Amino acid sequence: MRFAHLSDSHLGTRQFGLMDRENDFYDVFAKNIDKIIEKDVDFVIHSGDVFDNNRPSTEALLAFQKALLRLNEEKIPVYAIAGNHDSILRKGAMPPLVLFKDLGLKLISPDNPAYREGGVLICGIPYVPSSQGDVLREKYNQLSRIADKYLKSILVSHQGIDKWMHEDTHEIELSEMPKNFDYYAMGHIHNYIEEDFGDGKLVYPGSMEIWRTSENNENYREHGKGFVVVDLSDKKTEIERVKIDLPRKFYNEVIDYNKFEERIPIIKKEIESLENKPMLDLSVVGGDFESAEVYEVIKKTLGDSVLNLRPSFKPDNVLTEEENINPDNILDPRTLLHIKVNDKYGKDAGNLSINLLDNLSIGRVDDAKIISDRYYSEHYHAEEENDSDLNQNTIKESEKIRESDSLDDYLDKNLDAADEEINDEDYSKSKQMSFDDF
Ligand SMILES: [Mn+2]
Repeated sequence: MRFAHLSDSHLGTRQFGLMDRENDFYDVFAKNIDKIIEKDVDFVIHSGDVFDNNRPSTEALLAFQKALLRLNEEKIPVYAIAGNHDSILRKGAMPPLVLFKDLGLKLISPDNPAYREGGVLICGIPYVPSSQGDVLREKYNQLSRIADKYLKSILVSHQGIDKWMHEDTHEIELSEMPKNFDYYAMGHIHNYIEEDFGDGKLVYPGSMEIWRTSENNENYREHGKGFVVVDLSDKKTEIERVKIDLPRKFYNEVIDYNKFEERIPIIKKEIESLENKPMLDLSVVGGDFESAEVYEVIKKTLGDSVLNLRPSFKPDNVLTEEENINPDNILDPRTLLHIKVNDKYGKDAGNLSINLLDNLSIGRVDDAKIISDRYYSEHYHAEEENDSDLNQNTIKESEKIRESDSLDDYLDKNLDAADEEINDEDYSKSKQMSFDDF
């Protein structure tokens, strides 16, 4: 019994607003499906975040439909759960995956948590936010008791486990995971993770494309992007990592300004030798230079050879302190922003604006979130305290319900009322997350 396990395809992602990048995600997904068919597996499991959004575009829906039809033709069943990106946390709301049930998709949901495939139990639960950790644990226990009755069992789940997440951003601890499954088909973390757990294997196949530039990391260089083929035939679960080449390269170059003139032609030559235009993050550091002038040179030399250029500059003479700002430099947009925001909203807001600009201009969205959240909590502390009162109440509510009800009952009774708090919770959690983590 062999199956393919994939996750986090994020169909519909339009990175940096680029249509080409949206198409990259569709192309990579199709290539994964081709390779899965080639591998001649018995079935496929997708562990969530099929779509980037819980209201996917027609293009994204079609990309998934196409894959399903191809797998149908080959008589390969497909199992899937909703992840945090493609579920809707509202009572009665259905994830977009429901649309594909008539095309044979075996959707693992609170209503249909378990399936049997050739004697193997395939069960799971769609994404549960950390505010409902108790519900998650109880559901895991229920599924674990069912698994006891099977010779081979697979748990499908889209959650962050503490071992691979930053501090408070996980929904479950590794020690709380049920131990009796032969395979843990995980989704959510975008790095590749393979771990011996209990008597089985726990795998996060990772995202299928570089969803955030921070995923162009050590883990990617070592394990690539792709899926795994799992063999349950023997006593020991066997894993084969299958890498699928991505359509374009991501570069993260840092150039010393003193070597700028010799480095630029070398980079130009390298990127022009590539089949597809790459994504280029280019930082110029050190030395005494005008950012605007250097930017013009970079744009003129490399602009046409890359799909996306994100330059950043740190000359030695960079202006950071308010007192260093020279009105002669007023044409520098960074300085201009600082002065204007300072004048209108005060020094703290001025520094915040520069901090956000510096991070956002090089795509550090996660860092920008941390900075703005920190600013918010420093300046609006009273409101934060009110929020945590609200969260306290929510926790009490959920503890009360846990005693008697199943997840389904809980969702039915509470999601309507809890919707806003859940969103708040999710939002406040995001401040400590790194995109490396999911
Ligand atoms: Mn994801």
